[in-house]
Amino acid sequence: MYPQCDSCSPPLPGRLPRTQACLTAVCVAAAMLIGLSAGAADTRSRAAPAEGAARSFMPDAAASRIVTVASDGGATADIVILTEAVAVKETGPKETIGHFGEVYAFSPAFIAVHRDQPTRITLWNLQSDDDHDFMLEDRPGHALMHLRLKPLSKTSYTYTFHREGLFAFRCAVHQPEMNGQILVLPPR
Ligand SMILES: [Cu+2]
Repeated sequence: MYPQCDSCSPPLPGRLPRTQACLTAVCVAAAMLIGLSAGAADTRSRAAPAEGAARSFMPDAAASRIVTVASDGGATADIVILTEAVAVKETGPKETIGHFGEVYAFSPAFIAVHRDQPTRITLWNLQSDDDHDFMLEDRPGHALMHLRLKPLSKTSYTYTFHREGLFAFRCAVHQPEMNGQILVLPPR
């Protein structure tokens, strides 16, 4: 598909000079990345991003039929979710971190809300030097929204679920361990 240079495979007649071929391949790859980014901005409900990705988006029109997310107003229930450091470099244990890396968890990791009840969920990032995020899924690998949780911050929105059932939430930075579930119960 792309012009190849001599570093990619043995020389062949008619092959582009090495520098030109590499630059061409880089430009094509960059153009593809830019195109993908532009497309992603228009398609806010999509497959989960790769681990550690920092994209943020709110529910689009289709996702808003499942959950409405507002920055203010009308909440009649209130839930705080913390980012808990389970094993981190500052406090150890060193053997655990050596084996697992730094380990974080949402606390609580399981919450229940009622359908059609506006519920304020506030996420506290308790860490001063670690990013977390909040990716809400309606099915595995399909994110309805994705929030970045900056270090030492509180991120608060009012969520109104319109569909009952079990929803997963994850921190994409700390997979596979930093996950939770929201159970949406029938209306009160
Ligand atoms: Cu995290």
